[in-house]
Amino acid sequence: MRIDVVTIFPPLLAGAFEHSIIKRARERGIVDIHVHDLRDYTADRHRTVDDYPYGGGAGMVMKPEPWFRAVEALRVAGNPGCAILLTPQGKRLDQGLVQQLAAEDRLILLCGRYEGVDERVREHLVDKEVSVGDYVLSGGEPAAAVLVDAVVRLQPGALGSSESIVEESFAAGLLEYPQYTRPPEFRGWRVPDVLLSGDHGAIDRWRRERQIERTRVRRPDLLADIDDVSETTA
Ligand code: 6GU
Repeated sequence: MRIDVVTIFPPLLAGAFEHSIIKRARERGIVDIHVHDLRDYTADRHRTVDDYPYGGGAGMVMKPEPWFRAVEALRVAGNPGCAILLTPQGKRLDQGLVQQLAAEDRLILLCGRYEGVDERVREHLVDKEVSVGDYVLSGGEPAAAVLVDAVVRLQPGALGSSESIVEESFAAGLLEYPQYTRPPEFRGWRVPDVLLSGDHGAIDRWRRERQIERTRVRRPDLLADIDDVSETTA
């Protein structure tokens, strides 16, 4: 998979893709990630990317021309990829949408600034608009880092088998069970006895119960999406 990210702040994203699982996936050739400066696609001496809003009002609006030049330069004939504008007005990212995007072989991510992007970019350039949640970020850069991380970890070969378990649990609609490591007692707080019992059947049942209980308490909305919870307890 190839991912291009277009931003007016490349340094905000520089370190985001150089560690851990994303770094390893890049080294293995599983994903090819490029960050581009939107100002490189301007045509004026001042490298202008924004302008005053028609109709007046506060704040600036990002001009359409640099976005069109950038995306048209990055799109290759025959394999245009999916161009996504990161904006709080977009479809909220969840694991289902992540799975859908992970199946594309090219993504072009456009990081908008919060104040706004000329409407013609939405209407005539991008394929999708995506948000990472109902809160305000100053720009799409942190959202792009979130999207890339979630998509890269789903690429075949990106994860070791132990790393993939968390996705399986979330994809099944449940939160993770509590985890412990040594020591067995820390400041008087003991690890649950069942985990030290060696009884793997009992451990599996305890973990499944904790997953369901935790999901019920913290995220009842997730349980409502599961057709039959008893199926997951079986
Ligand atoms: Cl994608 N952009 C901005 N500016 N704010 C956000 C967001 C995106 N997703 C949630 N809040």
